[in-house]
Amino acid sequence: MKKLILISSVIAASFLGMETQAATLDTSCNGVYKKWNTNSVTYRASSVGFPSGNDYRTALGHVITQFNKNPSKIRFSMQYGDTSVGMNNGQNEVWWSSSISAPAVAYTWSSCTWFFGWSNNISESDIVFKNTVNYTPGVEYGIRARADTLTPYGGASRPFKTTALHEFGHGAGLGHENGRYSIMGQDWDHIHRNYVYALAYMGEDANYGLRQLYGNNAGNVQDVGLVHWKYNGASGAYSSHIRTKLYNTSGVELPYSFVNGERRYNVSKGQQVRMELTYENNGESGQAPTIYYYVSTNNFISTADTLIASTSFALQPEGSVYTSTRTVTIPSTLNSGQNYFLGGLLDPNNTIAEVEESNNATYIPIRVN
Ligand SMILES: [Ca+2]
Ligand SMILES: [Ca+2]
Ligand SMILES: [Ca+2]
Ligand SMILES: [Ca+2]
Ligand SMILES: [Zn+2]
Repeated sequence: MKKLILISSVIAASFLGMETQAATLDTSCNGVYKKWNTNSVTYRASSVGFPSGNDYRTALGHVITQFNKNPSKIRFSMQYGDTSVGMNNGQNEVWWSSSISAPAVAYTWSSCTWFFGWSNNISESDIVFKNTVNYTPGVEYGIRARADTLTPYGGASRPFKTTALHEFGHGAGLGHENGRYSIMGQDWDHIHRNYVYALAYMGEDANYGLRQLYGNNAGNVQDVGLVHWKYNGASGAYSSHIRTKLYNTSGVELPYSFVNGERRYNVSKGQQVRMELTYENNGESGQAPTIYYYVSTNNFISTADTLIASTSFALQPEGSVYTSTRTVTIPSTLNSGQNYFLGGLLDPNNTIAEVEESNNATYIPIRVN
């Protein structure tokens, strides 16, 4: 005798213009996360906006490469040459438009359904960039951009790659973040720099969110990173960011002048100063990297510079994003009236194999009184 099993099911299609959402993870479907029900998602780039040989097409490829360094299981791929793009057409697409209000918008379609448990699976993601924004693709040094063209470093152009990583974060199911330093806050000043090289990256907070949604990659995806940016409070749904600072031993910010859009601090020979930096664990496991601190004659921090301090501490990849100060002494051998750079370098002996080895060092400009 057959039994009739009655399955109660609720389907509520949701459509969200994600720029207005303020949450790291969307739990609006009875507490379950909005996410893809797959770890492999393909996007299609418009043939009009991303033609062969175009720098933005190159940049889009770099963005996918950077996204795919995340320590969760989700991976994106990009196909090019889509001649017909549109919203809610069953295809995940990327294109340019003049008719959006934000610099970029991620549209996500998902369904909150019950089948012996709730799920909120994404069925389509479209990402649209506003073509009147003064973007730069940032492909001067391959995957890294020339830093001084970018707004966070006194340049005129908004970095396309940070914006795109933010939107692809939405495409994976991440909402906005306003409580810590995050690409899902203000994207354009969530960026790594050493020397002239600026690198757009997902960062610890977004990567932690992706691990919550899709689980650890389990492929030993590790990365520690050091940046001279930090959280600077909430700006609506977005975190705002500011450069890390240099303080005296009482915690008072040292006097500075703006040079090339950066604070260059006035220091004295032999002075003890507190150097503030942000230490991220963008990977899937806890790490305890060695950290070397240097003084350098240029803003390229490397093991060739003058070592002035070292330490080590544990960094957990749990989205807390660790900004802290370290006391160092300005060497008395420096020349008065000359510009130098203090800096830090994570994992100087390369004992941690990382998916990103080029984000381990950064600097703070100084001038010796
Ligand atoms: Ca299409
Ligand atoms: Ca579409
Ligand atoms: Ca390493
Ligand atoms: Ca690294
Ligand atoms: Zn957004």
